[in-house]
Amino acid sequence: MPVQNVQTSPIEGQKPGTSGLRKRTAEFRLPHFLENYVQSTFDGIGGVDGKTLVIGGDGRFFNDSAIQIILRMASANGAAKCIVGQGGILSTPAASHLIRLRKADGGLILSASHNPGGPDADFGLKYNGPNGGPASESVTDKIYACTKSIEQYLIAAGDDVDLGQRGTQSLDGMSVEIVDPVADYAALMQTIVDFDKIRALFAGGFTMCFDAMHAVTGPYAHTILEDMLGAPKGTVMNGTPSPDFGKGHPDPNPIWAKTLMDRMYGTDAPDFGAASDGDGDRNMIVGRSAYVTPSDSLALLTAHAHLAPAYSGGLAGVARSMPTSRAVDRVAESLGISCFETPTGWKFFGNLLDAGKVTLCGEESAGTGSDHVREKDGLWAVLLWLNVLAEKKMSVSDLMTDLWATHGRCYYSRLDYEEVDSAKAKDMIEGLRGKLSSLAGTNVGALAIETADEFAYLDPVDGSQSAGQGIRISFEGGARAVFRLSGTGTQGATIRLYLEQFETDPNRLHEDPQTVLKDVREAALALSDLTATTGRDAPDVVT
Ligand code: VG1
Ligand code: CO
Repeated sequence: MPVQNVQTSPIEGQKPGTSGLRKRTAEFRLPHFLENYVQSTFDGIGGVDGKTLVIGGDGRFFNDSAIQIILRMASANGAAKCIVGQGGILSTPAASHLIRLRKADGGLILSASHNPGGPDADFGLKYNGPNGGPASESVTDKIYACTKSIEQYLIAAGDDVDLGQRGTQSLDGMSVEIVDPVADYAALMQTIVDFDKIRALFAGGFTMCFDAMHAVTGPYAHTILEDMLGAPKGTVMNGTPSPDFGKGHPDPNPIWAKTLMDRMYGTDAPDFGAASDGDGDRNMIVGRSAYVTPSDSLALLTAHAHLAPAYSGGLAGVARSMPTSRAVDRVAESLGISCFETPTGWKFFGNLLDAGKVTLCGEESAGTGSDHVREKDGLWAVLLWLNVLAEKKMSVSDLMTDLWATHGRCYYSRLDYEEVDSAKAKDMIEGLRGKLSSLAGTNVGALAIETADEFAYLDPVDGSQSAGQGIRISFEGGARAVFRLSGTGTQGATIRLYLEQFETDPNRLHEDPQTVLKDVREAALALSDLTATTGRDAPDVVT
């Protein structure tokens, strides 16, 4: 079959963000858009000649046709082999695992994660390297540079591969192996948590509800929770991946997973609730009438991870993204292990994990993970929680009460202002940046500012630097506000305002977070002049 050498020219806006390239699906389907980005990715990583790639996605609209194009381009660019999840399906953590397990040279993951899917919604593509993790900034910079100078791409003419058929096929000389997307991942989970203990927990009448949000974790959760661990059928809801996620928004937080939240706060609530996102790397944890913030979940798992077989020897260290609450810092301190603070995005954990400096990592955006893969892992977090619950024989809410009594509580909330005019959002950040150096020692509203700076990261492993990673303002009395612009949106700018208030008074550990955070919220809004600059007087999403 002939290889076509297609002439093209650079397309604006192909700069990878926090997690790959995310755009409106319609933009991805424009002539040459996907092809330009795939060729730039191949060129940016030094070509794929003779290489093995793992390919799969979260099943959203355009997943399968995009995979066919990627396969034909991989073949034309000389790749030796592609390993593809059956039906084009691979959760992000399962793809990361497969890259590592099969010692592949890298992988392409098709997903816009928690963004809705469909012809009028979002699509995304990212490259992960041989360690199974998202490409580092130096690699994404190279990819971006290629998108700006591309003149041609290579694509094999030929028939579609049958993605539904397990086994090996050939595409113009390149081998294509279609694999069960769940099996290897499920086997890995058995080496991490104690399946017998969790099975006994369910056998004893423990009840759970897992909301797969019509997204990729459905098949994984059905197999692992119901078939392998014996949770009753029906434990998994919305468990069949659909191209538009049942017209839902597969973002596991109290707003978008409202059905689950209502169930967990209603009468007859199960003991444990959890949800995952579009591509299966996020997790939400909720007990009976007890929502657990992702930052607290990371702290709790850090405190109890040793109860699971894989972590019985203790943790090497932990890491959290900068806007994530400092709850885990206190647990790490009490365990005598290091706690690293990284910029937002999983790619920054990769070096720390590879170097063995940390075992667990997490982000406030419902991402938790460990050194078992190089992505955050939604179902893994749920299984680790189940392992802890099986060992401790306590409710979620009692576990949290214990954690707060021991380490204090970090009240936490994130306010998202979506689809803000990009220029105005930039103005607001610029305005804040301009006055940072004069803030320390001044008062705003009820609070006194201790420090104010813009977070820059120096990677302790390879010495690389990343500047401009968010503005942080700390106040006397344990409050903190962080501002940053999202790098995953597809329309305008999203301003994220992260609020935190530390509390150790034993009589104030069970307050309403929004009430506790009122002072720091008002101070942050006053300092940033957010309402005046952007014209927005309320956030779109509060988690
Ligand atoms: C968001 C989250 C970040 C997460 C990223 C990718 O990025 O804040 O913590 O790593 O999404 O997660 P941003 O730049 O929009 O704040 V996923 O599950 O969308 O791959
Ligand atoms: Co995700």
